[in-house]
Amino acid sequence: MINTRPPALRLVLGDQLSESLSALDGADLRHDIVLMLEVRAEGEYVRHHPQKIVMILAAMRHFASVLRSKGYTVDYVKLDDPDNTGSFDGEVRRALARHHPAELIMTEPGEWRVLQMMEVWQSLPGITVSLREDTRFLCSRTWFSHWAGKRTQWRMEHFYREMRRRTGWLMEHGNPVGGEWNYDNENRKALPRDIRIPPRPQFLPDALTRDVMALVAGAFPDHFGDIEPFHWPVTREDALHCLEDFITHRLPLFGDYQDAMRSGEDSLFHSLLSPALNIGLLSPREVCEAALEAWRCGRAPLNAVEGFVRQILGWREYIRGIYWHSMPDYADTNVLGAERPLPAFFWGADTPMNCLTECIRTTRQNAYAHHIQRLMVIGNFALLAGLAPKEVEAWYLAVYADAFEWVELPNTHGMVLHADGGKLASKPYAASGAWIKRMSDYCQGCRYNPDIKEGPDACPFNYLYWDFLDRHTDRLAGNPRMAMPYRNLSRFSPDRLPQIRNDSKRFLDSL
Ligand code: FAD
Ligand code: DLZ
Ligand code: SF4
Repeated sequence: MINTRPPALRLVLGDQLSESLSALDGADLRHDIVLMLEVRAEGEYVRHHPQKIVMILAAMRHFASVLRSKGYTVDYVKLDDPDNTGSFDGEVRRALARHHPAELIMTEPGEWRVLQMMEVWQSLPGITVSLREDTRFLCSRTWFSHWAGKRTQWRMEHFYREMRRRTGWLMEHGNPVGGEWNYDNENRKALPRDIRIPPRPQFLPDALTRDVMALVAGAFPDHFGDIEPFHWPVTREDALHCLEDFITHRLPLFGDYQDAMRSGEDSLFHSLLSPALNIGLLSPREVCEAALEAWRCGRAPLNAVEGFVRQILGWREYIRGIYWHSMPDYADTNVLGAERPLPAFFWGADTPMNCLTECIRTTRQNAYAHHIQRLMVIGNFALLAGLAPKEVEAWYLAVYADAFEWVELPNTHGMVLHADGGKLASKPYAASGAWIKRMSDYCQGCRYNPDIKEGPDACPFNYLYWDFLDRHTDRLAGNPRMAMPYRNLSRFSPDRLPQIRNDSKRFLDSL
C-alpha cells in the first residue's frame, strides 16, 4: 500500500552534527527529509575565520553523506546553489514550499539570534513546528535555571561540585576522590626548557574538504585568518582520533602545564577538542569518560584528569547554563563603561607587545589559541585597555574555530571583560606583566621590559593594571577578592599614581 503521509522536515544546523541529535529522534526513513543548509549569512554575521567556515561546511557535507549511507533522505543546499537565498530564514521557507511537510522538527540552536528565527517559524500557518531540547549536554537548561534560581550568587565551583555528585565522576562514598574537589594548586607549573611537546594531530584535507576550501577562499576572500594549513577534524572518525591522540600523548601533563605559554608552541598539552565538541562530532560525556578511563588504568594522574573533567563538566556546562539563563539582557551590560575601539593589531597589524603578537599569530594561523592565551594575554589586554565589549565579543566569535555564541559570549563578556558586573566570575582576571613573564617566554623577545614599572620601556601591562584598578576603585575596591591589590595601591608614593595615569594615557592614545 502506498503511504501518502506528508514528510516531516528535520533541520540539522552546522553545529548539530550528531547522529544522536534530538531533531533526528524517531525519524521515519521512508518519508522524512533531513534539511541541511549552507548559507552565506552564517559566514558573515560576523566575519568568521576561513578555517572555521571550512571546518563547518566540510563537516556538514561529510555528515550528510553518513546520514545518506544510513538510509536518510537529505536535502542539502550548497553555498553556491544559484537559488540559495543566503539565509536560514529564506532557505527554510523555500524548503517548506518544496516539500510541503506536515511538520518541521528542530533542535534548539546554540545562539539566541537563531532561536528568534525559529520562534518566527513556529507561527507559520499550516505546519506543526517542534523545537526539541538539545540533549547533547550534561546539564539541561531547566536544571541549570533551577540551580541558578535558588542562589543570589553563581559560582562555577559550586555548580561543578553539584555536577560531580550528579554524575558520580571522581567520587567515592559521596566524597571527591583524593580528598580534594580541585587540584589547581598542582596545575600552575612553568614549562621546563627541554620538555618534549607532542605535535598536534594532522588531518590532511580529503577531496571533499579541498573543494570546500576552494569554495570558501572564493566566497569569503577578505576574512581575517589563514585558510591553510587546515588541520581540523571534519568527520567523527577524525574527531575520535583527535580524542585518542590527546588521551595518549597530552592528557598526562595537561594539568601540570595548563597555564603555560611558549612562543611557537600553539597547543602544548591542550586537547584541541573544542571545535569537534561544539559542532557535535564528539559528546562531552564520551570525552570525559575517556579521560576517566585513562585515570582508572593508571595512564594519567588525578590532577590532570580532574582538571580536564572540570573544564568540560564544570566550565563548559556552567557557561552554557549562564548564557541561556541570562539572555538576551546578558549581552547588553557594560558595567565598567568600556568604550575604546578594537586596535588594528587584533586584525594582524603590528604591535611591539610580543605576547600579543604571538597570540594573534596563532589565532590567524590556526583559528585557535589556548585558554590562557585567550584569557590572560588577549583578554587581559582588552580588560585593562577598556575595549568595548561588543567589539571584543564580535572578534572572539569570528576568529576561533570553536566559537558559537553560547560559549563565546559568557567567556568574553563575563570572564574576561567583567562587563556583567561579576555574575559569572567573582573578580576580574586582571594581571600585570609579571604574570605573563612567569608563565611564558614571550617577554624575552619583547621591546618592553616586564621588570620596569613606569616610563617608555615599561611593560604596558604593568601601568595599565594599576590604572585599571584606579579607574574602577568605586566598583572593585569593596570586592574582598580584590582587597590585596587595593591595599598595595593605597600604599603607592604620591608621585607614582600620576606617573601611571600619564603612561597609560600616552599608551592608550597611541593605540
Ligand atoms: P582544553 O584546554 O583542552 O580544555 C578542554 C575542554 O574544556 C575544551 O575543549 C572545552 O570544551 C572545555 N573548556 C575549557 N575551558 C572552557 C571555558 N572557559 N568555557 C567553555 N568550555 C571550556 N571555548 C569554546 O569552546 N568556544 C569559544 O568560543 C570560547 N571562547 C572563549 C573566549 C574567551 C575570552 C575565553 C577566555 C575562553 C573561551 N573559550 C571558548 C574557552 C576555552 O578557551 C576553549 O574552550 C579552549 O581554549 C579550547 O581549546 P582546547 O579544546 O584545546 O581546550
Ligand atoms: C558558523 C556557521 C557557518 C559559517 N555556516 C553555516 C552554514 O552555512 N550552515 C549552518 O547550518 N550553520 C553554519 N554555521 C553554524 C551556525 O552559525 C550555527 O549553527 C548557529 O549559529 C546556531 O548555533
Ligand atoms: Fe607582553 Fe609585557 Fe612581556 Fe612584552 S614585556 S611580552 S608586553 S608581558
